[in-house]
Amino acid sequence: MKRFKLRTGPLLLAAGLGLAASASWGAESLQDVLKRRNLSQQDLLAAAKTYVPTGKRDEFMAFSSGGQSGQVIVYGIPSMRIIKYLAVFTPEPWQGYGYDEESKAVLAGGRIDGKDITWGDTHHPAISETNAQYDGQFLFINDKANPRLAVIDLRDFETKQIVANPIFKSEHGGAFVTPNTEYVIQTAQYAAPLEAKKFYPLEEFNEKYRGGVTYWKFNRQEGRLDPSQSFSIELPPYSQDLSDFGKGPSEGWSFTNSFCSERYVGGIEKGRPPYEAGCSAKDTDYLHVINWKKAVELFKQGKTTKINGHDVIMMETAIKEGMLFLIPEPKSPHGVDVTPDGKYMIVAGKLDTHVSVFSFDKIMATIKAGKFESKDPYGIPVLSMQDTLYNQVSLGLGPLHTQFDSKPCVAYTSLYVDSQVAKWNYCEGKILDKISVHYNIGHLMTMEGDSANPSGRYLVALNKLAIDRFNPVGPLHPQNHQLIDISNDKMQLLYDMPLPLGEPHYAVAISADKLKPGVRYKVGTNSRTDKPSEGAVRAGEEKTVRTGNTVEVFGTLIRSHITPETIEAEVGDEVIIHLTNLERAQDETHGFTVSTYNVHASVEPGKTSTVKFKADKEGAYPYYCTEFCSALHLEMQGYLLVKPKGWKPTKTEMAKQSYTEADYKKQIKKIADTQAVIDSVVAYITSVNYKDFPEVVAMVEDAFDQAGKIPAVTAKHEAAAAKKDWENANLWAEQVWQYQVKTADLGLRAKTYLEQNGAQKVK
Ligand code: CUK
Ligand code: CUA
Repeated sequence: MKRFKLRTGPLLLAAGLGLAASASWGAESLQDVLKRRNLSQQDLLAAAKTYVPTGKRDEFMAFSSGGQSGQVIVYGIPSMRIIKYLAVFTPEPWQGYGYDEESKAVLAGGRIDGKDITWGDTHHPAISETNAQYDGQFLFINDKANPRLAVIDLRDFETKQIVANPIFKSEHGGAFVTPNTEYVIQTAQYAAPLEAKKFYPLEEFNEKYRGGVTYWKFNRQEGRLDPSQSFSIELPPYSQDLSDFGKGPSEGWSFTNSFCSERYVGGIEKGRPPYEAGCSAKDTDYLHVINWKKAVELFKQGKTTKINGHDVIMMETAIKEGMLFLIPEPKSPHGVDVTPDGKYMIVAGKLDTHVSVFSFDKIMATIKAGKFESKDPYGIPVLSMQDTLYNQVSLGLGPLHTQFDSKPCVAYTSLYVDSQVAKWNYCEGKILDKISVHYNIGHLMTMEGDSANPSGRYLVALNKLAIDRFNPVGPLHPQNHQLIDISNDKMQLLYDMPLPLGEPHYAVAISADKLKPGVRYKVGTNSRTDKPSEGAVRAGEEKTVRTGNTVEVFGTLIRSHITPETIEAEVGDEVIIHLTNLERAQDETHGFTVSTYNVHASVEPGKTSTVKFKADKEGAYPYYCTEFCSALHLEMQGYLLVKPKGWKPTKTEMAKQSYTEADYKKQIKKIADTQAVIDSVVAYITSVNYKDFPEVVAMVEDAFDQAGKIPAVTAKHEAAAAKKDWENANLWAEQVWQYQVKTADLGLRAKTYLEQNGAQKVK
């Protein structure tokens, strides 16, 4: 059969299906399939641009907020394949998040007023940057509902830290990072009194309610935010919204827009006009322009007031020190996005068709000249729009967010009301192209679009409504992320991806080769602290320690057994189980749970996880491995025996099976046959250049690990056989065979890999 060669490029496709007709995959030709599935050439082109064949990888990795799920969604671009959900603010059982002690400690960092909060409204992920380029080390994401911020380490894609904002009641303008990730910004959304648990009536809104901005210090070495070096600036109750940091010429400044600078307080139930009317009555709101480097100096000089134990630069100080300014911006704006060169701040109007491009040079010149058009009611100097605006472009209805192309001056803005993406040139102020999306787009994202060097190529439209795009699943629809090719003058819609996990707001995408996640932990690691776990033990060191009413188990996991296989406790005891996964093999995760005690751990190679509970009911509770890790996975089991207090055994021997010498001989034969298979596989592997394949080298190492356990167990069955103890002889012989099976399994996997990847014979 002649194989169809897929020569890409529009030329071939434009030439029609003549060539395709002669080429076929198996029984059907390409043309047959197009006809049968009613696909156009345009569809075929889109498919070819997104299809990632099995075994191949995506060029970009996207990190999307998971909206109300409190998680992060990781997917590949251009395939749009979902690769992982990262547990952040919400318990997530697969990863043991919220069900093991290590992750509970992370979630506890997000407690507010001493209470657990088990969900989050995630909006804006941000990748850490070095010199305004994505560096692929860390990811930050905010929780709007309960003002918090989380740190995810991209070495293992695990959440390491959650911090709660000490002075806000809600938060929206985060997470965004400085060009070298010294700080992560968070701005308040709905104003409230800054003091914790302090009541003031809404009649005192203008005097007692406040917004603000928090700059969280990030310690890159530790990979953690440092609350002691973090501070805030008090701001008027203007509903601060999105934010961005300056870069290049504007480095050292941050920009935050706002809505409801009318400071309107609703009360529709009392006959007052509603918020939506009162909050959009004026023609303009305020863009906040803040010199954050100066703010850092003031913080270091101690020019702060402690509120809830947190350092706050009061508005009065910020004004006096000349580091806080306002610029009127068109009515109820949404995104504020700094251009890759750091020269312009683009503000979308939301209730205005315009997008306003402010010039950083002009802003600085106006500040320098002390040319203020007025002061706001709190005394903050206001720069005029006229003095600071570079240009204004009418793009369409409901402009929200802006992202950037690799080509200079080219930007993409989402049009919520029009359900379109506008491609435009912000230097020249002209529209270049528009494309319809489905439907009501919120954020959009280009590849590395927040960095100083966007990669262009693809754009994802994060649509709020899916309506008719997918097979119906009831009144609650999935979200629709649409992939758009932006490498040509005209945008081309390529793919619709339903996202069925909350309403993502923003997403960021990084070139996949910048991510270098590990495949295993150093044995005995607490993955949430990145430090050695106190519960870790090595093979052969497993033990159970009773102290008072606490039973503490130091156990291990390896295919296909849990050590120990019984845990004994008295009713009322506190049971603590530490488990170390001794595997070195890639993807050999074991899970662990104990029936009805609501605990679960995902123990990846090298990790130590701890579960803890009160054994408050008598009985026998099976525990087992929850990941199908090996052929004998189901046998990876044990019992927690919770005995009544003072219980004494009456029966002292385990029931016996009757094994015979004949059974043992059969076992010996089985072992010999399996060994022959192993030997033939080993002969093949060593006959080719397997050392040129790192994946195979790892499998071979793992196979040797398994095979290495055989001699000691062989000695056991032989010793039992010598004593004619046929039960032990048979069972230990069976165990030898188990190790053989695992060895053979790995060997066969390695052999298949070598055959499929063109291994060469060596002399
Ligand atoms: S927000 Cu949701 S569409 Cu929180 Cu960035 Cu604009
Ligand atoms: Cu370990 Cu299943």
